[in-house]
Amino acid sequence: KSRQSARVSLLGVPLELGAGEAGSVMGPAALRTAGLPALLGELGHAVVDHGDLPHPAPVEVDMAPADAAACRNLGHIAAWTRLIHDHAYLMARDGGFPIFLGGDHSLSIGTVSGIARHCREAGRELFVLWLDAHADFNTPATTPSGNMHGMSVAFACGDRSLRPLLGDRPFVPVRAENVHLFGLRSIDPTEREAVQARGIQVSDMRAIDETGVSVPLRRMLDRIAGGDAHLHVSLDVDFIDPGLAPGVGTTVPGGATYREAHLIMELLHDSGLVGSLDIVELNPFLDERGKSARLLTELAGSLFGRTIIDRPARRIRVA
Ligand code: 4U7
Ligand code: MN
Ligand code: MN
Ligand code: MN
Repeated sequence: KSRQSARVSLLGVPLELGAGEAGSVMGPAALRTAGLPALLGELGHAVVDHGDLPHPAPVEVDMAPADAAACRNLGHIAAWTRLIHDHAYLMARDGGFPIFLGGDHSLSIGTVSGIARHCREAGRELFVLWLDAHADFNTPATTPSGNMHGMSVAFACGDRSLRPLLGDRPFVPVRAENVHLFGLRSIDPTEREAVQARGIQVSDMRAIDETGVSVPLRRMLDRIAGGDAHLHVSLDVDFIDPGLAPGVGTTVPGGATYREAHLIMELLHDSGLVGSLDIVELNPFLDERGKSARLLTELAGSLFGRTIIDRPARRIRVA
């Protein structure tokens, strides 16, 4: 049982219109079926499940016509973004630990912007750990697919063309050097240029092969640990090797192993720095007998203090 006990707020985001393939609308239900809320409760946390967000009606988006034409389901994604942003902002302000159960990765356009807005008001520096095979750094001008789940990091870092998604909500960018893409192994040529030009931190699978996950992760955590910081973790199922987590539409071979994924969560727990979490891209329609949903639930358990033997916590985060 964890000695750091948190107030956890769960929010289901049954969204799939940002992805190229249908099925992630069932993600929140599968994570609940796999026992995620109950496990967090067993670990000693006070869990409040806010249920699933209702599907909003699409909105008009004031975007340049060529950009708008490049984005699939733009009006729907904008409506979801605003709804998710409002909830993420209020959940963070409320002081609990928000967990967003996805849903495709376009939902992070709303979660990260809502958390960023709260962090600015609270005078806290926001860092983002993006656990993903992909960079999600496309824009309407560069996207090869039109799928908006490939644009979330570009939005968070301030891409102008995507800004209208948020409507009249205040936009607070995340500093590019505070974003760490971790597990990267598939990047489009234009994304690669932009990621490098913006100074985003990257640990690609090559780097992880050479040093393991702990060296680059501890480096990031040590950098954050000094000040008043909030670390948001965005976990895309395709970060994990498809052999272990087949329930995702965008599998890429050579992902994180079972122990690498758990070690990341254990190190994050020990750091006491994580303040919010997205679990995204789970597609139960593509899963094998709940395997991916179960692994994600286990990983959430490790992030929330499940451990083989007790070890001293380094710091307790006070919300
Ligand atoms: B995910 C892609 F072209 N880059 O933009 C694109 F390879 O949230 C994939 O990480 C994006 O799963 C993957 O469509 C988005 C493609
Ligand atoms: Mn992603
Ligand atoms: Mn991905
Ligand atoms: Mn994906």
